[in-house]
Amino acid sequence: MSATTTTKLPKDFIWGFATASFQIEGATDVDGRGKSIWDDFSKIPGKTLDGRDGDVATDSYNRWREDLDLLTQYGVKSYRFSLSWSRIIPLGGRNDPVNEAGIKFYSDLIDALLERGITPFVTLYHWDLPQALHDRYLGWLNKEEIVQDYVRYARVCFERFGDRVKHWLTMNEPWCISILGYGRGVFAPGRSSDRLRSTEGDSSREPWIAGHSVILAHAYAAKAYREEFKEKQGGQIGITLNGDWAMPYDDSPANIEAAQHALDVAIGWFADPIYLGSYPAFMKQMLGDRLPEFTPEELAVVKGSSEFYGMNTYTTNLCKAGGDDEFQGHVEYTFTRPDGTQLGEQAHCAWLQDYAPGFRDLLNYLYKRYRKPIYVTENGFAVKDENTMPLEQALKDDARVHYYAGVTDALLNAVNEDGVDVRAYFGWSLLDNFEWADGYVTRFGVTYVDYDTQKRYPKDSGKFLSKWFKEHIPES
Ligand code: NCW
Repeated sequence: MSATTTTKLPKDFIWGFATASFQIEGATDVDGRGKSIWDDFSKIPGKTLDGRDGDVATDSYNRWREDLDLLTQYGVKSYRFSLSWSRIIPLGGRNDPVNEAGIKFYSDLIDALLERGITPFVTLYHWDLPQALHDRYLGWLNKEEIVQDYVRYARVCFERFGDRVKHWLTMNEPWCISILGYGRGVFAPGRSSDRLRSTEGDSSREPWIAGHSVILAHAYAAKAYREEFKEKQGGQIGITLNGDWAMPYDDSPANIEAAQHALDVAIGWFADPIYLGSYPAFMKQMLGDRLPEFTPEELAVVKGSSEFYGMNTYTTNLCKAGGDDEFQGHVEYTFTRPDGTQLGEQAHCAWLQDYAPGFRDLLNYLYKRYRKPIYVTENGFAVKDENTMPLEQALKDDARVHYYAGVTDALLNAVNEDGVDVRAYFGWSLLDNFEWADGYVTRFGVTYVDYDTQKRYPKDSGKFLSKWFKEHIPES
């Protein structure tokens, strides 16, 4: 850890924690909420690791004041959370009624945050599509319908919350929406041509169609915001993409190229059209006519549609050319270096190891390529076996503290030494919560949740981040 304590972040640097509606709220059938695609999907045997669903989650629909107490206790400046589309428009569509109880829930939450001096960062879509839209026209697979329905939903949110919300994120992690939901079939709606996962879908085409719709829905919602709300409300709008750093396995030209291909599919698929105006050449070459095309009018709306770069990142993958996995750009990922050593500490989930230098490299890559201010909207670690350890041990989450110590140091260096314009950092997550296909087995929280009692217990990592940001953001 090389940073000295005199090195600081800018005084208006924003930090906080992030959550998502379906992962924390529970209360899936109260106050007029419609079903989301995760409601039933999480109940299908085999879809979650522990066979548990999201009906209760961390019960934050009822306990949100307690969650805000935690935020205050950690001293955050901001809280990133998502709105449940099906609480706001239970049937989802552009002609369907708005549910005032859903509006009131989020309105009260926003007011309470502001009263505490905490700035809301609001994600409009974090994977919980209204079930009715899937039933009507297959959701993200139907570009014409979904774009109009999403834009209407976004407009309702701008109208009802935009007087108080100044930071909007249209979508969370389009790669996950498209690939995990319509390619691998491991996330709702579970479409994949792989018969082991689902008997529906065409994974050679559907993920790319879904991704295309997500980009357009984002872009047209951002257009509506800019044309109808921005001037009066004075906020910002952008998108959040997932993407881990890709490092060549060794210095062979094939593996150096493979690392770029991995970035092209994981990040460039969305970031290139949005910030640069076209899909990556490699994706066009890999997919041919299976990659949808934008019309010139659409492209004019897509290009420049995000005012900042929302970055969710967790790890670094060593990349080797080869394999037939298009979802990773025909690249094989490993954490084992050529000399047999591991890149870093293994997390509970297979896809994550602790490797902080990659965080700094990724910030530099994104800033150089896309030239936008960066908001780190998610970053975090799931400690191995935390779900089965005694509470006292789980609260001393040294591996997560190590992870956060590494990335905060990398953040400081990226800002101060490399000149990357990073403006915000959100740890994932405020609480342990419903970790999608992992059920409640994988815990990402800086706060432990005892799912029998719903009691919350701050972990050492939460205290670490709280102290670190206090020390590194000058008081204004
Ligand atoms: S699952 C996932 N996550 C976690 C989730 O809790 C959150 O809602 C998401 O925004 C933590 O952050 C995101 N990301 C999926 C990464 C999947 C990587 C799969 C790679 C397979 C090779």
